[in-house]
Amino acid sequence: GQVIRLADYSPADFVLERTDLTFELDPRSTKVEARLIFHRRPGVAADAPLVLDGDELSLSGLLIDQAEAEASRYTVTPDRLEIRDLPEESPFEITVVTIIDPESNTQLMGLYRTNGVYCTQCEAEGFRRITYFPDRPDVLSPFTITIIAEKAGNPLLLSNGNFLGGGNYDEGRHFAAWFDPHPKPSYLFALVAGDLGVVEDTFTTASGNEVALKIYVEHGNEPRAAYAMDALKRSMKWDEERFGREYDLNIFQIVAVSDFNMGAMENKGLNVFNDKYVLADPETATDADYANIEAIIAHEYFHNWTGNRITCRDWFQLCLKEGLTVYRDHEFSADQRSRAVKRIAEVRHLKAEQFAEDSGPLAHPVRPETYREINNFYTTTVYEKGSEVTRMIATLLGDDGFRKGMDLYFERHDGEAATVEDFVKSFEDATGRDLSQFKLWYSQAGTPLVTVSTAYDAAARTFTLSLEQMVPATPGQSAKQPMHIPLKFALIGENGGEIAPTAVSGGEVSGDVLHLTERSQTFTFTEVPDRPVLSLNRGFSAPINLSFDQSGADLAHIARHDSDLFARWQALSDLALPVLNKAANDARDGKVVSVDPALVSALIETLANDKLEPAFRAQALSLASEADIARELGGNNNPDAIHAGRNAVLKAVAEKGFSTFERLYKELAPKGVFAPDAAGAGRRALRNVALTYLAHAEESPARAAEAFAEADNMTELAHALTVLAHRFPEADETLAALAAFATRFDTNPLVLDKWFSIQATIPGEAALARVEALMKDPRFNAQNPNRVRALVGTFAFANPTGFNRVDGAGYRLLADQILAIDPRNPQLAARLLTAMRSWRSLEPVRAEAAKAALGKITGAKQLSADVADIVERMLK
Ligand code: HT7
Ligand code: ZN
Repeated sequence: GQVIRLADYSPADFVLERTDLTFELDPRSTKVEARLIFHRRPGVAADAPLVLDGDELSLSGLLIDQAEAEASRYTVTPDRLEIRDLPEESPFEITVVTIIDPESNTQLMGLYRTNGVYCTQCEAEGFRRITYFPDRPDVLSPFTITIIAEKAGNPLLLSNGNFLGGGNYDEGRHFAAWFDPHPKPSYLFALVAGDLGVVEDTFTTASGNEVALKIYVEHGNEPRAAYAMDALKRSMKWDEERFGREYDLNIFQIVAVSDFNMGAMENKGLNVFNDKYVLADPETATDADYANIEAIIAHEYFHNWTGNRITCRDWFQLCLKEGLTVYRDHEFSADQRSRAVKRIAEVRHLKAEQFAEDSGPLAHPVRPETYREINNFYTTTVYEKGSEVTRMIATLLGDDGFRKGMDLYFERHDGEAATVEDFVKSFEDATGRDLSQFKLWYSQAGTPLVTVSTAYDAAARTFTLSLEQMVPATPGQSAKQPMHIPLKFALIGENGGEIAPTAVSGGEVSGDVLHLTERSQTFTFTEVPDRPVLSLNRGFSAPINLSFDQSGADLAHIARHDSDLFARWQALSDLALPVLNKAANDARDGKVVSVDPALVSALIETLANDKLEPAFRAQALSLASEADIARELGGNNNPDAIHAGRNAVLKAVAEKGFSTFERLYKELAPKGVFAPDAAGAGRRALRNVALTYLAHAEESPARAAEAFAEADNMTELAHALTVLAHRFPEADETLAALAAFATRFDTNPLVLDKWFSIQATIPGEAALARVEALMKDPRFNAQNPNRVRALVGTFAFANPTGFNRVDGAGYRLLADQILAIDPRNPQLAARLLTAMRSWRSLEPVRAEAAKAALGKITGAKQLSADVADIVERMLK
């Protein structure tokens, strides 16, 4: 594929006024007739041709103003239709007829079939697999859709917008028509047809409009859609209250399908979801599943304003809708659950995924400036770092300023395709704050490193804080400018209270936010009565790495006293990190691993503190993952040593805290009816953590086996199975539990995905053979993306010792899978490949083996643009 550049943007020559589509559905041969009304944009040359995008299409008819086009007036290939000698009269009408084959569409882009249901996925460039069209996000029009299909098997005929009507068409066929009055780009088009069950409800908007809500699932699964419906209604209400945004059609529909490349898609009025993010009940869904469903339902719904009503001018602006909408769904979840615990989980995820991406060969700015394959830019940088950039704007402007800026953005750009500049300008104009330096967050890749030193002068009663920022080089960007970094902070006194300094010099400090804008900057606080302990980057106000040689005593002070719970968690994890790093190095060097007793006591003190909510304590006791430790160590990583070192720390904490873990394990046993709420989830999370530690202190699987036998909800059942499989992989109890689980959930593929994932993450060399055997299991289905991600994806992304076998067999397995999947589903293949994005941080033997596997992929004859783009960047 060729390189597309942001700098080359120019608007389309032709304005699309209306789009009318008629589908005659047939599994192997669907006829699509597109009637498009265009006019020439003023100033465009009279002889400029109309160029439409296609992808693997064949044209079966072309009319210009309803007359068949002569062959001399157009040129057509599978990916392009150029029409010349256009009518001088403006507007004019182009009718394009194509015949497509949904059944053989295994890429899951465009119109495809999943379990007998017709379904579409058009973002980013799937619409051009349906018909020739100006398939770019800045070409918007109202759509009228007519769907004709056999009645048998297709009682439902759905599309975007409001239902116009339907009825019998001809012998055995019926039709339905839909109209979406809100101009939209083609990537938001959707069509679904088939036979599904439905859950219905209504929502009345703040202005009194009644909206019909429908969630479609496979027959029999209706009861499992109740939680999604509840989450949808809460999302609709929240967007009205928090952002003043109401829904704008008389119907909102969600369809759950089992073959889907990502989580879900925000098509206007007709969201399509991976069924994993709709279906839940206590028997089959974990608390994490419930939280994901709530977040993704909200995310797609919030796109109605941030993405649909205001869309993106071009795909470089993807963060405009994705970063902002992630920020909105994060805030929603924080309001529905515990804000601090939600923030801790977000930051853990950000560091594990985005910081990893940002420090490797796939690093790119939140708004990239070039791409070869847009599908590869639906990244954690665009989404999660994009959300953090939005959060920083809110931090800089305060809640009121942020809301004013959002209101102005909606007011100015409703119905338009906007840019990051438009977005930032709305905040500048609404508040008067200059965000020109801040905008570097969109263009500079890499995680800034801020180095901190402090000094207290008791005689002068001054506290000085020196900060220095450095943004590391990333692919294509060697020199960087200093960024505007908003750092929330507090000075904590000896008694644990906050010290309010009287004056500060050296830079802007507004309220609890310190603005680091220079490469290096020293802030001096005066009238500080005692030596304070600095709590910096509270709430993770900026997505940065801190290098701050803070003493263990100061960290323990923050962990004990900070009024910001997030900062307490951060301090504990800062206390643990050097211990985990040293443990890994000791294990690598064959030394006995020693564990700092101060860390052990701080953790157990937190564990035993019943004043702290259980969910927080669960987070505090969940040590950094092996991948986190590898990232902190920075290079020359040996996953076996990291695993051994981390386990030694777990064991030390487990032994010292045994009685507390046991007490909590007993006290937190479920009482009463299961509820998927935050409080219940918190108790289950802490109980699960206790079980993990107890298993590390004990040599018998009995306790975990009993937990497995007694569990009355999936959160505890799956965790007990994980503990059995990971800690006692060969025990009879484990084999029996694995077999019982598979039998019990034999007919539920989404639950079997957990069974695949748990086994794919059993640490150690033997994982490879297990994964290979599971790929041959009749319950596995290599054609289904969820199955592939659960088994192969989880092995590569989440089993550091098993995947990074020193003989390279893990990498070879992944390479072979990628080459097998690529011809069928390039998006899935390319995403799996990113599991190797940190290969250069491995010790030399493993790095060499990883490179050889990547070489095997580059050497393959026919690579998709998706995989070719990723593998080439990884090897550069
Ligand atoms: N906007 C969507 C992103 C998307 C996608 C979804 C499903 C399949 C392919 C896709 N390509 C891009 C999802 C979202 O962020 O809400
Ligand atoms: Zn999104």
